[in-house]
Amino acid sequence: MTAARKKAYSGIFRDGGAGDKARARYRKRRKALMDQENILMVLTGVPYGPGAETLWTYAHCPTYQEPSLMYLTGVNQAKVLLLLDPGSRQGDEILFVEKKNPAMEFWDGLRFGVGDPKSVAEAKRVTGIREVRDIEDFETVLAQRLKARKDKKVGAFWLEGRVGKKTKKVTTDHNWKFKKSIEKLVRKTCKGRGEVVNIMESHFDLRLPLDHYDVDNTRKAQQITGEAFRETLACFQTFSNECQVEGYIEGRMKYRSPYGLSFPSIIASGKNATVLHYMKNDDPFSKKELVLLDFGVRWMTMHADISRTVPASGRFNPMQKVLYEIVLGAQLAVQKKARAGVTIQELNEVCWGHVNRELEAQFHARGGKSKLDYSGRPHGVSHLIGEQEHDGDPFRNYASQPMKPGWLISNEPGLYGRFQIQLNGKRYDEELGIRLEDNLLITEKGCRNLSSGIPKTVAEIEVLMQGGNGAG
Ligand SMILES: [Mn+2]
Repeated sequence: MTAARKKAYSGIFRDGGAGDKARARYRKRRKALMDQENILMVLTGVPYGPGAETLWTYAHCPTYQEPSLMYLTGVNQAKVLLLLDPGSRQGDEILFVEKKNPAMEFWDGLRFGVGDPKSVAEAKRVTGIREVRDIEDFETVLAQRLKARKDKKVGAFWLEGRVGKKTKKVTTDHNWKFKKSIEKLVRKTCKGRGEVVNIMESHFDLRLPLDHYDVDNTRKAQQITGEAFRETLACFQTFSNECQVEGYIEGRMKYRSPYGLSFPSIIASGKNATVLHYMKNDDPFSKKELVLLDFGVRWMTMHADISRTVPASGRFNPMQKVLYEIVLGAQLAVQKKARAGVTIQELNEVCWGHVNRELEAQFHARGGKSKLDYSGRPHGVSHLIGEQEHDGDPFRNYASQPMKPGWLISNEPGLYGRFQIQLNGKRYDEELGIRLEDNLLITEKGCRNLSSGIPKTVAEIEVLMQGGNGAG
């Protein structure tokens, strides 16, 4: 690809690091889905770009495509539909996009569009999809394709899961709205026969085990996130407000990646860290407090999702150190247990069992008192990571499935509440939150900690905060 062409299309197409092999990679993914489902399928991209409906939420979004469509095509623009028709003589894949609109492109930049043979040729070339059509023709084409098939089934993707044993829940996002519109169309076309079925399970079966490009991209995201963290530690002593930490670390991450942050950072000092998804990030802090950072950057469409907790002064006080090492110990226990075949539920037992046991042995047994903000456990120790920072079904039904090689999961134990103890003749009393989070790639025999290069032990953190290089 020439530099000029690459520049022109880099925003609206993500090659996933595969370069000219990207179209073969995307085709392989679509083919695998067609082989698995063997029915007519339709998938939708995001209905509008970031900020189009709620302008004030337009932040950190260089990649904004619906992840299922991104995974299957790499196309990163709004109003895109994909039709898959396995085995059809008329061709098994069609990409639908809007008409080319130069007036709009003058404001918002290049888009793939029909009516411009060059743009259509480029869309076909990068995605490997042989037919690109006007999105206005979608309903007509779907009706034709449906009539040609005996089973009268249309597969669509929407997020669905169970909460408890019986209650079925869905996410009512653009996928759900699209599914509703397809149902209407199917009813009309098939005169009451016909049915729309969810392809979510097979889609996630195929999408969640990362391939080697995804793993490389994840490693790159981890590396950048680690470098930004080291730089932040080196000048942490100059910070006295959460927003300074946020501005600095996000700046260092974005300096190195054009793909945006994995999510808006959580920078929570002292008591604020007992709010799990704290995002206010504007309180001053004293040297005595711990500061919890939950942060990460994207590379291509892959994520780093990292948490670290550091002492504002550069040194943990004795109580902070005891509590910190309980959390660190739990994280290591989870890492030791994680491998293909084990479930995330089992990891939860290992994690929170460790935290509760060690809190007794290391803290309460030495006269410490704790008031936790929850009973049993504050949150799950792991979620899936992939095309989304929280990937897989949002109801986390995957937590009871045996993990597969290639799954990427978070490993994030935490401890939140009020803690009081007397150590070496000194009294400590703090409300605080400690969370440590790494990202583990599951393998047949164990796991690889892709975040192992990001400083974490008490000694590493203290050395780096006092101007050392953390190597010793
Ligand atoms: Mn996480």
